[in-house]
Amino acid sequence: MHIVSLAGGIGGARFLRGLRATAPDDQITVIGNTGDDITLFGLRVCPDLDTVMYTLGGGINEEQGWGRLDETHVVKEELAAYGVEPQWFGLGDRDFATHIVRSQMLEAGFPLSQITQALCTRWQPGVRLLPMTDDRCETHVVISDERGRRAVHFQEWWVRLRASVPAESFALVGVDAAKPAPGVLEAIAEADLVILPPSNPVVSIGTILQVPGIREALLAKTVVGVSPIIGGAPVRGMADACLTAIGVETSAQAVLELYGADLVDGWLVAPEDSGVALEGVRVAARPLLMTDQDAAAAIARAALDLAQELSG
Ligand code: FO1
Repeated sequence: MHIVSLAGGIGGARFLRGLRATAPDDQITVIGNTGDDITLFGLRVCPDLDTVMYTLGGGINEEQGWGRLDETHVVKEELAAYGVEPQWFGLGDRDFATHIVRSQMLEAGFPLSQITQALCTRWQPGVRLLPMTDDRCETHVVISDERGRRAVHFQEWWVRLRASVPAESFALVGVDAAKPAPGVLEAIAEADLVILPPSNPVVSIGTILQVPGIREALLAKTVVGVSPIIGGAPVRGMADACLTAIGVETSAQAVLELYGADLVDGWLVAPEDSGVALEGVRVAARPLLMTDQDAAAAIARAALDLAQELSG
């Protein structure tokens, strides 16, 4: 079977590890969020693509959920010794190699999709990892603080500010001119089913859905989503800060309505949210805490079962 899954960062990567475990013989194509991408010290960093690649390739720092295992930070310390900014983004020595390879391939004219494929040759994630687009489009956040109203890069809001300053709005800079990366629309067209993992519904899943053509292509498919909200609270990350910023309540019901019944055919919620309902959507309830890899596999299996019930 051919499964397509959209994915953001840490939660999405852990879910995908479970999906791969529960569907080892199926072909999985991951469409990764690139709205979090940032250029630092002249290097292009793709946090969500790297988190999926490292998590499924066995190189992830498991506790952090991002960055490499057995990491050191000598280069970061040396950059700080030169007073080079930013110092709030923790790039490790091993991780730098990924960004150097990616940046020199970008410089040589390779598209991000081919670069990602090349990096995955080393990591063998066991899924096909595609960026949502090869075009540059970054999530910026409008905030107001002592320096007035301004837009900051998502990573500055997420990492330096820890989302402590309310986001007034999000802007996906460049999205209007962005095209789905090669293979993205083909993978969706060929998919037997599509999964929306419990990634951030605004700045991860929502970002991918904004790339012109992707949401439209998904409307024709059986799509099952896994709620990123359990009992009114996000499982991890700061989905609540993002949902509030766009005027959406932090609930499994509100996220389902945000995605829309035209897009989502099945919605997996936690038992405490079993009251969730939306015309045209089949809702199923089961524990959704990805406490370990077995739990993630069980949740992924429940999502696949729901999708297969729906596709008949
Ligand atoms: N998250 C942090 O909270 N602090 C960091 O210093 C940090 C560095 C970092 C470096 C590389 C990378 O791939 C991810 C990194 N992240 C860090 C996580 C990142 O901000 C988020 O994972 C995504 O952008 C949102 O899912």
